[in-house]
Amino acid sequence: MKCVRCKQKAKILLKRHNAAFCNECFLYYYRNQVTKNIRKYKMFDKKDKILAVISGGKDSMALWDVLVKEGYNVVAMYINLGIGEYSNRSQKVVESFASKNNLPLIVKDIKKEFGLDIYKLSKTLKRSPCSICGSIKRYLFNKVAYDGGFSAVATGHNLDDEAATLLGNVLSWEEGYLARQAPVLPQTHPKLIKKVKPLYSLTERENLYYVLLNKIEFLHEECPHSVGARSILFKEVLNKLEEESPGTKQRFLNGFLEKGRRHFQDVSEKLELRECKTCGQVTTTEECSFCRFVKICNHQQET
Ligand code: Q46
Ligand code: ZN
Repeated sequence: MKCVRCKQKAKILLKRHNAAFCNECFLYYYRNQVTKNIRKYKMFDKKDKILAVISGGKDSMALWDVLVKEGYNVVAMYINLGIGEYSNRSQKVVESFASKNNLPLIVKDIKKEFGLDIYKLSKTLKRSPCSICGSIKRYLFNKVAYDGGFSAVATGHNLDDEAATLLGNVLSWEEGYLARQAPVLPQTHPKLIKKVKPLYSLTERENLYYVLLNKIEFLHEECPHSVGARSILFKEVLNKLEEESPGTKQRFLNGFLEKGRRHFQDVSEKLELRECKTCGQVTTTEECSFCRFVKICNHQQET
C-alpha cells in the first residue's frame, strides 16, 4: 500500500476516500481538510478571535492543536462540570497542554464559580444530567465568547458525531434540530455568537491518528454519562453501514447539508428570541435556564 501523495509506504488507509497516506502526508491531508472546511463555510479568518471549547478528549485536543498550528487567533476554554474524577482528570490534561505550549486558556468551574451541581439539578428538575450539562455548556460558551469579544465559538464535533446526530434527528423527525444542524450556526441575534465545527468532515479515527502522531496528551476515557447514550447506538449502526459501504457517513451528512437542510429552514426562524430578565443573555423564555439553575442551587444551599 503506497501513499497517494508521495508514493512512499502508506501507514493509514482512508477507505471512504479510497486513499492511503504516510504519516507526513496524512498530517498534510488533515490540516488541509480543516482549512478547507473553514474557508468553505466562511467560519472565520486569521483576524478573528476564536474561542475553542476543549474537553480534553482527542477531538477537541486535535482541534486546538490544528488551529494553533494553522496560525489562527485561538483562546481555549475548559469547563469543569463537577463530574467527579473525570472532570478533574480532564482539567489536568487541558491545563498541562496549555502550559507546555504557552497557550491562552480560560477555565470555568460551575461549582466554584456559580454554585451549580448538575446532579442536584437533575434530581430536582427530573431531567437527565446530560440535558442539564448541555444547557450549562451552551450558555457558558456563548456568554464567555460574547463578553470577551470573540467572533466564533469552535467545537471539536467530528463526522461520526454529526452523522449520528443526523440519524437520531431524522428517525424522530426533529424539525427544529434538523434546521440547526450545520457546520456553521450563524449569528441570529447580536448576543448570539456564531458556532462553528471545523472538524465536521473528519472522522474520530482521523482525529485519533492526528493526536497520536503529534504526541498530544488526551483523556482516553469518555464521560461516565455517555455510557448507554442513544448516540452511541447510532454510531454503531453507522459504523456497520460504513464497513459494508465506505463513505456512507459522509454521503449521508453531505447530502443532508446540500439537499435536505434547506427544507427545514423556516422552522428555526419561527423561534422567538428575547433577553433573559436576570442576565440579559438570549433565551426563548422570560428567564434563561442557567439563571433558573443558579437560583435552584442557591436556594437548596440556604435550606
Ligand atoms: S459531558 Fe455532559 Fe456530555 Fe457527560 S454529562 Fe452528558 S453532556 S456525556 S458531551
Ligand atoms: Zn439568564
